[in-house]
Amino acid sequence: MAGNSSFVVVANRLPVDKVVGPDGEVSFRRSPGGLVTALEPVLQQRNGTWVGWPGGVGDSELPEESFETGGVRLHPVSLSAAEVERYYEGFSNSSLWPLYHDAVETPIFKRRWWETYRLVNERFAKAVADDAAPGATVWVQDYQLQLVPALLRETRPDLKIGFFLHIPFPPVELFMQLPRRAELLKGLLGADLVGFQRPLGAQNFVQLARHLLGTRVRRGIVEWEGRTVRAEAFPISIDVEEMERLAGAADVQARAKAIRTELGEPKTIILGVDRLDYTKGIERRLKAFRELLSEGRLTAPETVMVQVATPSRERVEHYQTLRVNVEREVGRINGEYGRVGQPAVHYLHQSYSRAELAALYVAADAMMVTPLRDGMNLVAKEYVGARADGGGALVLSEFAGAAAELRQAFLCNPHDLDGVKDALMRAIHVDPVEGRKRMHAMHSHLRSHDVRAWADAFLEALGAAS
Ligand code: GDG
Repeated sequence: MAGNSSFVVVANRLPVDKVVGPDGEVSFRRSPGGLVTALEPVLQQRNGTWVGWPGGVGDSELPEESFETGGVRLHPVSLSAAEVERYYEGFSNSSLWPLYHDAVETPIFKRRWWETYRLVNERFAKAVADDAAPGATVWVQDYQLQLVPALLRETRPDLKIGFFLHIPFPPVELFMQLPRRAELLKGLLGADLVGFQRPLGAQNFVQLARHLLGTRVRRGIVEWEGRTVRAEAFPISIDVEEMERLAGAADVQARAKAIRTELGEPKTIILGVDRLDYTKGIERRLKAFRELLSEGRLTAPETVMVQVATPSRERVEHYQTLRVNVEREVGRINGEYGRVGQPAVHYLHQSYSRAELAALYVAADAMMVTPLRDGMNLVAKEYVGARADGGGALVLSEFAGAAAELRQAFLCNPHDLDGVKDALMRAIHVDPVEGRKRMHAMHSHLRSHDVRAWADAFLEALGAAS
């Protein structure tokens, strides 16, 4: 059965937050986010629908059918508690996430997770097939839904199917560890265009197709079941204008000053903002700061570090262990270098509004983005976007996709602790003229490479794919 949307986006999550009214009534409000902002004009022009899980478990609170909010039609797909555990926390976040990030934590494989992953992917594919008009364009997002392209093609060969992977695609020898590797790869090969953050991801994918399935590859295009599948890089970005506007607003500027006052007017504020995830290199960053304090190259309270670590995937064991380790390191630093009322590290295991994040970006003299592996890293781009004033300095891991574009950052290898420390010291002591030159160069790159340009480039390539 076909629907009437000529453009369908399908992602693990719907771009909504659940709101519970004073009478206990549940409703959904559109949540802000780069992806939905970028796709909104296309969704509106083309009678589009967004298919995804609204979060939560069980379906008692969910609208039964598609509904519209903020000008976007949403189609909720519900998950049971067991499905959240096996499809989301299990296969997606305990098997695929660590494997695709260079196995920085050991991936866990459980057979029952795979079955549920497949079933949930089938449910998403069915929802898309119900919404999509004949010949519609479908854009599938990310590692949770890698079987959707092939499942959709089986029932709806009329559709134009694109897939974008937000995280790295691993080298062949790592991918080969995956127990259901061929089925997963065949899932992706159902797409006409598979997009990656970096050219290396596309290369890994093409090599894998050749190695695992013996596909023919001509000029980077995979030939599969009488069709062609293109693999290409489309580095994602942010809504730069929105970040500039937010950071420049009078209340955010005032809040940035208030943050510095609340921190005790330090000379230098070092900032980290991450989901609390082991790929983000938070522990090593803290250790670098501790060593700099112990060597006297930095002193507290003249220098303070603020680490926002947004709660994430809290029921997954890897994340519970990480939290214990990060909190131990924070405690150690504050125990040794803090004073009454003046901690050296302000650790915030909380979620903040966009405006508060922008105020932190404006207040920070040095921003540390030091993932061990990261598809892109939007925080690095947001920091640059927030600093149209040319102030601040960015320390950035070479292993973040963003490092390929933000070349004027203080780049470092997060595994080389001395290198991280040196990069931070150079960032803190950069000559103001040079510092501004670096920030301006990165800012102007982002202005011409924003999230709309990303979506347009992908959809144009998908339109041209045969
Ligand atoms: C995946 C890939 C790729 C963080 N804390 C709060 C908050 N955030 C926002 C940030 C930023 C986003 O979350 C995080 O994006 P990242 O790109 O840094 O990282 P992942 O979540 O791992 O994203 C990544 C991305 O997909 C897109 O393709 O870049 O490589 O891993 O926007 O600002 N937002 C709010 N409160 C918080 O406390 N409101």
